[in-house]
Amino acid sequence: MSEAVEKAELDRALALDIVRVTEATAVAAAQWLGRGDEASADEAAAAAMHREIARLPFEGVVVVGEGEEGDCPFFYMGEKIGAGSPTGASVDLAVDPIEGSTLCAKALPNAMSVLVVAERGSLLRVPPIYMEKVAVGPGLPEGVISAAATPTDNLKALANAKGVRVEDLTVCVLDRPRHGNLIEEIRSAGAALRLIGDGDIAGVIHVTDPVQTGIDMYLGIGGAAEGVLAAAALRCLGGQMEGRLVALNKEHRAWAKLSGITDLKRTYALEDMVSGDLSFAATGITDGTMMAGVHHSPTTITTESVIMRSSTRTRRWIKTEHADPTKFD
Ligand code: VTB
Repeated sequence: MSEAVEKAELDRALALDIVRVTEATAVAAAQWLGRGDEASADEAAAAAMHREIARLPFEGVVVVGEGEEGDCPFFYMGEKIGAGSPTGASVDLAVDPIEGSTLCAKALPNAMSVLVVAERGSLLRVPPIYMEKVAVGPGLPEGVISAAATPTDNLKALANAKGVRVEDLTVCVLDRPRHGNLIEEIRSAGAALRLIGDGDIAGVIHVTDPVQTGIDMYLGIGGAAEGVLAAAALRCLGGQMEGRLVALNKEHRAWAKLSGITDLKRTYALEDMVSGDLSFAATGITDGTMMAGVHHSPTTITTESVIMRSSTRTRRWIKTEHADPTKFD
């Protein structure tokens, strides 16, 4: 078998392995559902994800993780995890054991566990700071939105490209005090707003199917890690996104420096954030727009996941019944 064929085969087989990881993570997180204890939920989910990734046949390098070495028990940047492979396959890992810890702690919709496995060197390494994001779905002229443009101009450009009025558009934004001016500007421009409490990966993904979700554009400042993970989803689903890293305080600036980021004004196009082949897996922790959460019956636990591959643009939904919640085989 040629090296390229071998790699493609490995990627295909891995897709299911990756889902097993997010399934186990979601089930671990769900034990803390609605308990108001984000830290314990995070820890249980990260431990489960770490344990399951350690079994996979590659050498994974954490590129988007939870912090620097010594600062977090799992998934420090640069950490190597995986069982290794005879072919020496090495991959980039971007992890978010619980996207929306608060949602999980409060048992609110749209919490999920997310894992991206990508070609080595193809994911932007981001520190745990923020990112200003703008995203729209597929089928629009290239460059219709820009992180450098004002929200009003982005909305006008999108309305123009879609042949509708700005008033017909809905923008998804994280409901945060820092977005006061942004929210005011979007309202003055005439667009509607969907304000979400957490979960901006799902927020960005929503723009890829405006008919179903009712969301035409994602705007605002959320986690930088979530930015790269959302970009990975858009690489599989189509759509456009740009991001700019944002350091809100001294600590963030120190993080940025430590990660070798010298230009905080730089705009990252989607291709700068994710440049190679990747698989994106997510399993619902709580019920959400994309999939159901973890559900318990007296004898089984049911999970719902999505796995997407950028090379083929396939999107699979996998519903799994786990007879033994301690085994994810
Ligand atoms: C967002 C949201 C995440 O962090 O990225 C947000 O999508 C940004 O941070 O689910 P703040 O909460 O500080 O605004 C999360 O809420 C995850 O922590």
